[in-house]
Amino acid sequence: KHKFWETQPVGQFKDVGDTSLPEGPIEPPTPLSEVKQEPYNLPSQYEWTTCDMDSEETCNEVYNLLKNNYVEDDENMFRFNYSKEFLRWALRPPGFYRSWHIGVRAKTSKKLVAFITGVPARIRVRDEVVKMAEINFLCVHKKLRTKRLAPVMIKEVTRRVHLENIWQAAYTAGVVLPTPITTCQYWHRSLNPKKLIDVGFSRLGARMTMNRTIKLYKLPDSPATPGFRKMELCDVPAVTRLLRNYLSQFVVAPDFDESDVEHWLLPTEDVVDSYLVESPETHEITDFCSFYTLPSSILGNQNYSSLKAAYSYYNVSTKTPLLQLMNDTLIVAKLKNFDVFNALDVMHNESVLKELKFGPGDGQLHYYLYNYRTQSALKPSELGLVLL
Ligand code: NHW
Ligand code: EN5
Repeated sequence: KHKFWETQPVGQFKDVGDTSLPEGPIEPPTPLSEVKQEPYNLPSQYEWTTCDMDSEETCNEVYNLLKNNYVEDDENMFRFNYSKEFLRWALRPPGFYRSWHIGVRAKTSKKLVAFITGVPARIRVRDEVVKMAEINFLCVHKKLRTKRLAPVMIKEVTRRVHLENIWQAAYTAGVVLPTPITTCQYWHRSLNPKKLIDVGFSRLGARMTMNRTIKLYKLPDSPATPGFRKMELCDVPAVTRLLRNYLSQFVVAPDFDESDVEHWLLPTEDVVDSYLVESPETHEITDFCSFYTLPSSILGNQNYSSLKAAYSYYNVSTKTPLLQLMNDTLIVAKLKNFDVFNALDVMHNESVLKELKFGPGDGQLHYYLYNYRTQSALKPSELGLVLL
């Protein structure tokens, strides 16, 4: 069934439930001198390229490849449309490697036809902090699909990760592969229900009118929590402490330091938004919430071409109840003109989604580790990791 994945150091379906297998690396690192020094072979019409995301021109090519060929929903109505600024942010965190931004070009036209990326991260699995690559943006042009190009791209990114002496990776996908560490459900909270219904993202409920639906999803004009404000640079140390402490309770979570928090969570216009609660009395930072901006192209609608979606990122509640914190998050997302707010049932999200009028979507997200076995599958609530 999985001719490629059967050959890789990942949990195999036949081993699911086998408790005799230990948790940890599946295979040991090999000496760096034994890592293949030359790139894998591509079909002869294609060549490897390292994509310099600092270059406006290369960034445009990547943006356009993804805009036209990246992930769609199961009915091909929407396609992710990551912005250029978002891609620059996602691909250049602290310690990133330019060699992990891998493209494939047609030799004659030089057209970019495929892409895959890695960025470095420290991910904790129970008590072990493991250096990993987060793999994302795997994309093969629609006209080159099912030619087994994806396995070559995956092997090439693996080789380049190994060259940096890193032997594990984390990734997510909407498809089932051998084998998920957990499977999460997407939930959606309508902010602009009329547009969502007009474009086919959601449907008018049974016995509901448009006016009743609009009223159902109405939100207050401004956040309710005293001391709720945008995160600033000076908050990085306090947010790092708050977040590290919060994430320590999950089985799998990133091990963020201050430079990671500055990169991943300090607000960047139209990319990532972060808010916190500063106690009006003690000036202590007690709560935190964040979301990233990922619009989708609307395929084949007369009236609209883009859906503005916010995706829940990291949230921490210690004083403000999570329900109130997330409600304030919805209010700011609405003020910023998002059409929908999306979230996964990771961390403590599940406990507030229904009350906040989120509904389950038709998509799931499977989480995977490469060359690292977990004793058993996790519950989504045991996962403290959100990938972009
Ligand atoms: S998930 C989003 C992936 N991208 C898309 O869905 C975009 C639209 N689709 C495409 O561009 C986020 C193509 O359909 C792709 C497959 C390129 C997906 N992950 O070339 P073939 C990520 O980016 C396997 C992994 O003929 P294709 C995460 C498939 O099971 N494997 O297919 C990426 C089969 O193998 P099998 C996937 O349709 C994580 C083989 O590819 C996959 O023309 C990558 C078929 O290849 C997916 N999403 O191209 C792994 N989709 O064994 C990183 C299909 O079943 C691992 N396949 O026969 C870690 C590496 C680093 C390690 C470091 C130590
Ligand atoms: C790597 N970082 O299927 C990610 N999205 O539910 C790659 N559905 O938007 C993997 N089909 O349910 C990504 N509306 C895997 C996800 C791929 C994209 C995807 C789903 C997630 C989605 C929408 C639209 C469905 C259109 C038809 C959906 C229902 C919303 C409704 C709102 C009101 C309350 C009930 C739910």
